[in-house]
Amino acid sequence: MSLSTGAMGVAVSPEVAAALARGGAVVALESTIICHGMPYPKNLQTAMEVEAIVRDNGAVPATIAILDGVPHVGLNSEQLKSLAISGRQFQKTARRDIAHVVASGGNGATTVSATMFFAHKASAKTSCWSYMSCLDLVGIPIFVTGGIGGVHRNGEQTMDISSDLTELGKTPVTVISAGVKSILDIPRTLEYLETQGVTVAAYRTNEFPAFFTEASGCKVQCRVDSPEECAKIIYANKNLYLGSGILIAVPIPKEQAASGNAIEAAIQKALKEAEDKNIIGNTITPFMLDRVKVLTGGSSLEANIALVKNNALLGAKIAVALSDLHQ
Ligand code: PSU
Ligand code: MN
Repeated sequence: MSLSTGAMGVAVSPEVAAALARGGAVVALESTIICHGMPYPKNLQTAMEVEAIVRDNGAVPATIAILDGVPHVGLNSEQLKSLAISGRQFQKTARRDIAHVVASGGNGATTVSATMFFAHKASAKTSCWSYMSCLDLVGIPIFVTGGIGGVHRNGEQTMDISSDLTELGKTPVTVISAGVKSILDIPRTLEYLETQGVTVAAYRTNEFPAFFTEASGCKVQCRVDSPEECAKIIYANKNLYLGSGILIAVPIPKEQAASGNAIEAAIQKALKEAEDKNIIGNTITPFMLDRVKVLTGGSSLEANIALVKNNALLGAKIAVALSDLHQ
């Protein structure tokens, strides 16, 4: 069946649609990290390696982006390449931006909130959401990324709170990340997630990780130690129709962990620069990521790549364990 629904349709790649239809393991991946989080060609190399890790561990990768106004779930290698080369020409697309990017036929790099939305929608039992229109698709419950957005420092004044957190509150997708960066206010981010009813689990640790470093000083209530244990929580969340998302926070591998002090110094400097330049709104996160990368002499980029791959490995294993529970 062709994608005849125009701007209302979502193009699910044949490989992803087939995997969903047989209840196989699928892992959703975001595109803002490719277009706005890393420079070309490292972004393409990383995106391809992440997809390969997912495949090698028994799951099908589904990178999500909006191409010429059509949301795509699962990209082929040409699409992935053109996305990586285009970089910032793809509009950073959070939930609030989706309708506009689609209506104007634009290209959008989806953030965590928009990626969760499409990962979940690809599962809808409607006749117009995908090429596999007649099948009762079971959706993409697992989504791997590096770091999610959160409550910004001084967020109690600016009210700059990422829509990633509200999306987690209302969309039943499990996000695997290395926690949140300390460019954000981590304690308030966790408070906000609690308010939103989001299950936050830390993988093989009792502490919420801070992206570049293993620990943030914030304890979590839920510790998980295996992919199977994660899958059981996701399964329970689904069967109870809780409707909310789950955040599984995985510490960066020890060998790659950066010095907390060096990162904090870079963050303080970058925050000051952002204030001086009056950078606010959705440009603050890319600005901070870029400045921290430069100020740490590029070491933050290498750490970022390593942790995304580590998350992809665990995400694929959780997707397989979850698919086994459903069999
Ligand atoms: N944090 C990172 N890397 C990223 C992002 C956040 O360490 O690439 C991206 C993700 O796409 C996330 C988005 O969903 O930034 C959050 O942006 P904002 O803070 O504007 O909500
Ligand atoms: Mn924001």
